[in-house]
Amino acid sequence: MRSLRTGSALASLVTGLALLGTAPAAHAADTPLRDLADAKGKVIGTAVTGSKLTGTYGDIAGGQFNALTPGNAMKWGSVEPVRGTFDWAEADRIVDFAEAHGQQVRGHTLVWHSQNPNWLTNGNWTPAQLRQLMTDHIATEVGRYKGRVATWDVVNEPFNEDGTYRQTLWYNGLGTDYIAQALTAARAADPSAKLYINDYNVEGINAKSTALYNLVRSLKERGVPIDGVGLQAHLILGQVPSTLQQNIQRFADLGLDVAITELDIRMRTPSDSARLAQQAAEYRQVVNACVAVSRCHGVTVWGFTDSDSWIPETFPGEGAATPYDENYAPKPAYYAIAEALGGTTTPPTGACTATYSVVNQWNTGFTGQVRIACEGASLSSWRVNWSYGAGQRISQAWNADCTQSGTAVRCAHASYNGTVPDGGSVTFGFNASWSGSNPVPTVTLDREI
Ligand code: 9MR
Repeated sequence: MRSLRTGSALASLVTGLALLGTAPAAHAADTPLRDLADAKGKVIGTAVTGSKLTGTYGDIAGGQFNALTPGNAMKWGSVEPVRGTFDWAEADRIVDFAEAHGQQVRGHTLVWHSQNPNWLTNGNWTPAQLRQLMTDHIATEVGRYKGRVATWDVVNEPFNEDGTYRQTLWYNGLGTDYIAQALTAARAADPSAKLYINDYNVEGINAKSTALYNLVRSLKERGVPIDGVGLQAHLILGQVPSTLQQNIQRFADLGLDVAITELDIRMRTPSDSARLAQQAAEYRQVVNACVAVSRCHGVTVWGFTDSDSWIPETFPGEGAATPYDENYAPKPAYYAIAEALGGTTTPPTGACTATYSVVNQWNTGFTGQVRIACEGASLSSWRVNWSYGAGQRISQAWNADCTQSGTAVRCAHASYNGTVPDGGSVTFGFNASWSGSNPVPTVTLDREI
């Protein structure tokens, strides 16, 4: 017993440093995005990283979204790094998680020029071999998840910006017909899955989206199985195409479904309240455009938190592109999505949030802190409440006046830190005891703006 305790305390010591719990001020009870989307018959999805699907990340991924897309786990380089040696662990984990949470899965992606295994990229294949490799890959992967993956991005990013075909392993080896061959193989492997072609910079009407339009029109005319078009929507603040809805509509008018598959809206970092407010307006605009067209299946964001976004690494100096900040606090964009999906509890301007974290933990005690931060709003006084579910007891607090009665903790501002300006933050700390486990509580923030 004793040694078990010690073991779990040590494990908590390691993980405790990363524990975070966040609540937006006075919005803890808002309707989850997935319920709003369900009511509209739309998908609100997110790309996810399988290994992160626990704790707060898992709670948000499972609680707010009705669809998941593996960000990387289903790409060829992930599932077959060595020829004939498969690794489905992360993909399986995401599909299992989605099923446990009543979510659809968007499979991403089968035939692409990027993130392929070296053995494939560096091989010297005849066209017949290449075609066989491609169709076998599709049969294996789509077959494995038959009936469990609702939609596949069968072909990803086939076009250049000017609307010519991208010179890829597939195009160079098989010509334009690789696209029809891939779609046909996917249909054979799972006749009930929806099959898409997916690309970026095709959100507005332009040379690239028109090339995509002409392609899918001709595929349909030829009877090639194609169900939809994915508009990735990796957008830049201030550059949402004005023709977005019109473009969605022209694909819909071909008898195809359309999905916004990888939405993010990046800005120069650090963000500020004006840019976050503009971003919210642009998220709203994108979701509105999809809601307005009945054949628009839904919107998937490419990562729901700024802590799990591809942007900062790929575009140094840019980021803040997703609806939740790095501490999992919903940003104005989150509320804009909720509102575009019919929600009514969006704050008119930004928000203040309280973020609880365990900063240090030892076998009997821990030091915690709560950070109150405002973006697009401010506070003149504050109080943070939470309930300790596992017997934790506060012994001492600083920079706030904390009282604990039973499980209920209330911490009010000190005489000198009741004001939190727009763009500013205040932090208070405390020592407390724990035993057995030390879960992060849900905190609520009461405010007067
Ligand atoms: O989010 C993915 C990132 O983790 C990878 O490093 C990157 C490699 O290209 O791919 C990212 O996802 C891409 C997606 O699969 C296709 N459209 C563009 C996305 C961003 O690069």
